[in-house]
Amino acid sequence: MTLALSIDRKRLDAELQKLATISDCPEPPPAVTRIVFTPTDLRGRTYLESLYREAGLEVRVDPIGNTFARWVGSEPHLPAIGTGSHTDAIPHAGLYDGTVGVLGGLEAIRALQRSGFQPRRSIELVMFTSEEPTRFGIGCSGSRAMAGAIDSTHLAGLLDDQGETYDNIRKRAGFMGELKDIRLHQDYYHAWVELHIEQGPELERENIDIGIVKAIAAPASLVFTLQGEGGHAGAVLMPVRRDTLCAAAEMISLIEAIAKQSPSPDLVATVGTIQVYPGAVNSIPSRTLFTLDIRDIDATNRDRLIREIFEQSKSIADRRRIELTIATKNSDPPAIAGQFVMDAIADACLQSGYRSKVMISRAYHDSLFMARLAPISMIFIPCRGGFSHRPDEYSSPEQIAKGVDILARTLAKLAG
Ligand code: HGY
Ligand code: MN
Ligand code: MN
Repeated sequence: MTLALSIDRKRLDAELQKLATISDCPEPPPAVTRIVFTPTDLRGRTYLESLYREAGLEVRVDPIGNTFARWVGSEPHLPAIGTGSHTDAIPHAGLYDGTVGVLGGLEAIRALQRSGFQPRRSIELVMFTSEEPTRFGIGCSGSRAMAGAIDSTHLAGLLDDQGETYDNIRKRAGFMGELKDIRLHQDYYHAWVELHIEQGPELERENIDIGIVKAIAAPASLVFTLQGEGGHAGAVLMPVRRDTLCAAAEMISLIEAIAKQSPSPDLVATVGTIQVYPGAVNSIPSRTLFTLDIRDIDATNRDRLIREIFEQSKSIADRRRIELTIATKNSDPPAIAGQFVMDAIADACLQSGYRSKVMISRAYHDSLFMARLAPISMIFIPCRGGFSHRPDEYSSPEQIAKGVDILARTLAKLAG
């Protein structure tokens, strides 16, 4: 079945640009900041829901704001086909990360509607409540809860950087209901596919239109807390110091060295945040906290390196008479794609004549958890220089339109 599809790239680009103006970033678009459950996040959701309704989709919102916009199929009792992504954005992000999967997913549905296609299985567009770890230190809280990958009590008790709980914040944002009702049953979806910018350089470098994702890396994040002794920067001599920032610096260099020596080339380790107390020019840091984000497609290798980092950090702490605690925020397995979903994407690329390649995703996505509910894959499009999580993140309207075209054809094939 070769569908005659037309993707309205002008309208889609205008919607992406409009969403980008709903931002807390001090800089204007293309820089974007949109943190979960903030008033700005809620304004973004209102805008998106108006678009879902305009397309005639049935909209429901779950107790933490995961939003489902359903195009009911001719056999509505069948497990649906799911697509979607996130619209929360880390501070000073770009405007394409996640939004291409939500607004592009909507345009794919509209293009299928315009073509006269009628799905047998319902097609459901999902906007996950929070994919980024910015506010609560853990990514994909929405899809984790949908997949039963986080215990409701643990979710409710997650704290933001002001020490307020997830549960209080979501209720204050107007999301009510029992957290236990978020979980989707195992045959809710027949298949799941997410459209996303690659957030890496491969597709652009190899001049390829579409990436077909076969696996998503296994992410883990940990918090290192070092407790030493503070004091006057002038009065305390070097031999007696228990300086936590110097200890942290040694541990961070160690982490980099261990990651660089990893036998698996896919292992990446990042210390992205550090807090120093009391944080005064002339005061010895008595307490230092830093976060470690460490990932690999091979979770066994990742976990082995984490154990090595633990051991060597502990001996640094002992030598420096520092108390060290390491808390694991999350440690997730990788996701492996479903072959029939990948085949549907590959068929769509053949239909449209677009060059494609099978690849892994080094970034994690909500699809990592949707893989626990149904067979998944992802459709990647190139992004300039592979940049992401930066205001100069960019995919052209043409590249986005190709991704939307492939998504639409894939959805049609899976829902047909
Ligand atoms: O960090 C990630 O991989 C995702 O972009 N949140
Ligand atoms: Mn991101
Ligand atoms: Mn993303």
